[in-house]
Amino acid sequence: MRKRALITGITGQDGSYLAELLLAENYEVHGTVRRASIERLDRIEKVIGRINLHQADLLDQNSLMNILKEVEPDEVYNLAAQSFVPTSWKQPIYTGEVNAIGVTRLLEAIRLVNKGIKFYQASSSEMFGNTPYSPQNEETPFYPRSPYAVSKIYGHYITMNYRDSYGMFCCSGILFNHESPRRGEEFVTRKITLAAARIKLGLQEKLKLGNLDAKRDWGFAGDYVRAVYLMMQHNQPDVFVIATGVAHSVRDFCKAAFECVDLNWENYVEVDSSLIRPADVNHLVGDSSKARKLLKWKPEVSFEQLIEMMVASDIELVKRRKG
Ligand code: NAP
Ligand code: F7E
Repeated sequence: MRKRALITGITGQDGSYLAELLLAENYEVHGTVRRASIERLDRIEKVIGRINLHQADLLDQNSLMNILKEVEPDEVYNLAAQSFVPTSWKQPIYTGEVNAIGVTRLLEAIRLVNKGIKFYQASSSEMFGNTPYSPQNEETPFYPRSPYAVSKIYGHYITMNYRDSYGMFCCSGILFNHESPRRGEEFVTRKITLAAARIKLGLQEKLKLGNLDAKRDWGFAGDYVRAVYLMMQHNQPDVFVIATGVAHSVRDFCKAAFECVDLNWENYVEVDSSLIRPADVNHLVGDSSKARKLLKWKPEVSFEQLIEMMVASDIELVKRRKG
């Protein structure tokens, strides 16, 4: 029989890649969507006829209970979140409601409907924040620097708590930053690749950024959802760090992206102090040896290939939007 998966956050970057991967693995794929005045299904356009969408929200307990009863999934992937760090200072309570209590709502729904459903929680390298230890692995202490990071720590620990208290298959992936042409346009990588494309095509003059010294371990979202899937197929529910092991600064990213369109980034990028965060995370780099050993996972797309892919896609997008 076909396995059935439910993805919360299927309309997001990772949800769309995971849906494609699970379809390729012959799953019956279900996803949650939130009601909005305009439907935003662009990321899942390619697979829309092959997946099943259901209205639900992590803020609404009954919608989660009903969907679990209706779909009867074997696996639930909880990717839904308020995922933009700066918004978490503007809306800290909302961020906590979705990213922290929302996880408990979903876990409670699973516990009450069917404790046998496997559960994946999308945890984040932001939980490490400004930890003095580098590189970060599954044992590294957390030092969160934003309401987002704090909310994700709650989500991570409640997941482990349901595993240990109720013997449920609950695993948590601590994923470092992962990007793609489907990345939201406000995140720094996409903001840079889109600007490089627009500047090259004469539609934008300058790119305003905040902290250029921040370093991140950037990978490709397509590689990372494969790790997520492998965690759910592992013989026991566990915690895994997923990362490339190489960090670059925002400045490095700018240089490489503008080089893809034969421009010198220094002529276009300006620092805007209003984009500097109340507290930033300066340097993150992950050690994913556990996943490499136990899940036989490794990233396939390099930093340079990722940037080329994103810039090429944004050039096409900008040309289409212009037309
Ligand atoms: P994303 O593109 O921002 O997608 C977030 C998804 O969550 C969207 O489908 C969004 O729906 C949905 N959502 C937001 N609030 C919701 C609510 N109250 N109820 C139900 N759905 C809700 O994020 P992503 O980059 O794919 O990341 C996926 C997950 O991994 C998130 O939990 C994120 O925090 C975590 N994470 C991401 C990274 C990364 O580098 N990308 C790294 C570590 C962890 P709408 O389309 O309606 O807005
Ligand atoms: O920022 C600096 C900024 O917003 C990266 C989310 O997916 O990954 C993501 O969180 C760095 C920060 O990602 C701008 O200060 C400079 O140091 O792309 P970002 P993030 O905050 O690391 C983690 C793992 C998640 O879990 C999150 O959900 O870039 N930066 N100038 C800027 N950042 C933005 N957004 N915009 C700027 O203009």
